[in-house]
Amino acid sequence: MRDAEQTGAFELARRRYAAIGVDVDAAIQAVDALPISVHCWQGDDVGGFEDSGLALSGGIQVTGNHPGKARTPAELRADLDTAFALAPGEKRLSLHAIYGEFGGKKADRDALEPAHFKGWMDWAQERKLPLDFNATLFSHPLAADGYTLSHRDPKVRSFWVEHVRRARRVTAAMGKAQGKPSVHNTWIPDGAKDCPFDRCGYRARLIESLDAIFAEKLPATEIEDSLEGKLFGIGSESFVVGSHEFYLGYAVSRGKLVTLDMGHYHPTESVADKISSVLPFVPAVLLHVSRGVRWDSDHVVVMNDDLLDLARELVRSGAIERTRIGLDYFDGSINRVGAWAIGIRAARRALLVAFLEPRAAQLAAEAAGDGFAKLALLETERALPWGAVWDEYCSRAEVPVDASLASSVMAYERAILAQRS
Ligand code: RNT
Ligand code: ZN
Repeated sequence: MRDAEQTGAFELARRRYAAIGVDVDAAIQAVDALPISVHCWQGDDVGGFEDSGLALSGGIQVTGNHPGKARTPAELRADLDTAFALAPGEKRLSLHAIYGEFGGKKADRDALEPAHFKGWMDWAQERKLPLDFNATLFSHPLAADGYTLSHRDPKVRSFWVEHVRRARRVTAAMGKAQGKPSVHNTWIPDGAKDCPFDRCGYRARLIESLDAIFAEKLPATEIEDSLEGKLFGIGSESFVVGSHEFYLGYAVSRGKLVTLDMGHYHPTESVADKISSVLPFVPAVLLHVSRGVRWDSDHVVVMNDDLLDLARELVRSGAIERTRIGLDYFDGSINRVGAWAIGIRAARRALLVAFLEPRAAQLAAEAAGDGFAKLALLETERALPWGAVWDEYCSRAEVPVDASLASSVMAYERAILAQRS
């Protein structure tokens, strides 16, 4: 429910934006239609349902033990429903292979079947929620020495090749059921703590494995394949086989998508700047919206300058159609549903701010070579009342405004999450 104050603030904002040539209602509509693919793994610290008892591995790490972690598919789905109801806009859900429902039976990664995801697919269909998918090449005995698709041992390599082949078939089954492509992302942990002598060998084997995987042609109407590089991980500080350059070259030469994870580059590198450099050469990019802090690439997304730069670049470039927006972070130290809500909302808010830019005025200033006018407009933008537009958008979408988010999250914590421990 809007009170008079909120309505008044929005009307004022509408006029302020109109004065610089921006239509706030058009911005709300545009941002609302953009799908954000929410990652399932924030809800249970990247645990999954394999029941293997194995800890998370692969050089990624979740810290924190806030009570209320989802322990079953039903709990994870209830938490997702709650998180989705706390953020406006179109959503998708990104699943990992370890989130299958294996019915107490042992199905190793090389025995993955679409049937293991029937529960998710039925649930998603009821909600008209498109699914995306990820093969899981970590938290497994055959990944324990730090190598999977680039492993020296052909038996280990073929195990993982088979896993990704099957993961792609699961993805295509999802795409078929939802009538639009599901995005399959491949990220592997392969790398070394200390300097390898033969970097080429590892990369040659990775190319061979990837080519073997993609030899199976699946319909473009059902699946889009993306590859995610990285700079370093815990235990792969000196060498990552699947680096950004490696996958960029692979994707360009094979017509695949590239995943740009905001936590996977040198801290002063701008992921925003990569969009227009990469997009001319690949069919589309998948974004992993994340936040790097020191060694961790996966803190809860908040609306910082990196995120704003990225959102603005997406809107400015007019390339949003060829961008798949996904989230990727995991924090077990705070309310996990709240962490989802904050990250989804931050991504959406940054995009709203981007749609509220005075595009025509900025393009004119740049065309006229007026750098001062451009900078002055940018500074003006920062102080414009986008918060009032955001509140109005949340109210239209029937989700909490910022001021009531915390009480909604805490009500769920008291009623549901606190009962789990
Ligand atoms: C790891 C990658 C990868 C994972 C998820 C769980 O550094 O970012 O995307 O976070 O697949
Ligand atoms: Zn990622």
